[in-house]
Amino acid sequence: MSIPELLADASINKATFDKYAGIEGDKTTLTKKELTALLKNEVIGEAPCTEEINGFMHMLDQNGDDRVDYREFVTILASFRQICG
Ligand SMILES: [Ca+2]
Repeated sequence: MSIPELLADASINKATFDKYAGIEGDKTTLTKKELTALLKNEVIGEAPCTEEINGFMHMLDQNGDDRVDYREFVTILASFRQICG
């Protein structure tokens, strides 16, 4: 399954988002490193490859600041559920 399909199935809530967003720096946004950890532990079960992460980060990061805030995250999650669900 692709990351969008896996994410559409995964139950990622605000608490999960916050847990990973708090690993480093700003506690309200995910960096690429935090996003990698979230995907690895909660979604895929193994480390995603750099290409996957870069592509996924690009999808999520709507305002191009290299961080993913919760609003961006849920927006994408909702669209995955529409596409894959
Ligand atoms: Ca952003």
